Amino acid sequence: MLGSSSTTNTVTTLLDSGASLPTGIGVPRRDHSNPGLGTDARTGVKPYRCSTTLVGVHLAFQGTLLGAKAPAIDWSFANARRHDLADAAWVEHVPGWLTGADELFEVVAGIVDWQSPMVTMWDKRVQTPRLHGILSAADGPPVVEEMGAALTAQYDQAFLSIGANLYRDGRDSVAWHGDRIARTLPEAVIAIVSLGGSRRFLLRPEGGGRSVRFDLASGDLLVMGGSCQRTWQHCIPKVARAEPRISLTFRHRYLD
Ligand SMILES: O=C(O)CCC(=O)C(=O)O
Repeated sequence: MLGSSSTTNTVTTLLDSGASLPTGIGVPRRDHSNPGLGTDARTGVKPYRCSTTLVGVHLAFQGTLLGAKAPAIDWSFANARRHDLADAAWVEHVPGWLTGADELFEVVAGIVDWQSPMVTMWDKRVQTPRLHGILSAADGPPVVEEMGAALTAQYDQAFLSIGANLYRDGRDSVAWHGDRIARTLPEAVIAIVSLGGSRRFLLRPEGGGRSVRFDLASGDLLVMGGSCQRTWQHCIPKVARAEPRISLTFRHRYLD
């Protein structure tokens, strides 16, 4: 996990994410060269470096092989902490559900066709302050399909779509909202897996009120359920500094 004492991972935005991005972000170029990185004399571990270049965005990630675990999930959900909210809404936070999350960040950053669609906000046409894409479980690494299977078994929902959000730095965010289709249903389950930099995730009662805060680190799972999309809103607020983060959002089919 980022920031763990046994690894020296850093994720840095090299180009200003404020650079104007075209709506189609294009296919990333990947560079797995390892210029000038020697074996660490203390640990005997050879560091590696990967970088993913998107048009207008360059995310570089540096880790050591100590942290380079094949991504794996905890099928037992042993760290799950349930929080019951008002109005029959609930949230479950599972810290460290996925190990090797930083490695998965690299892979997902490289395979998603990232877009920055235009949306209307306060009567203005603006680009979404984050990148968005769809991850097909069939095209992704096997652990993504495994995540869907584990979530289905645990929460008794078939998760059929996987959205991906890329927050390039602290200026990227998502405003207060309840998920569009889910908020018209009595109940819905939405699962979010965090990869890369840590971000604050806030929930507040629909219409306003005191917020509840979760600090989501790389590999954490957060699941919203019950009436949460109808009676509560959630957001990722802007912050002064943040490392790049990807969230994978697993949603079930709402209407058949
Ligand atoms: O990135 C996150 O954790 C939240 C994503 C979200 O709210 C959404 O995709 O609707």
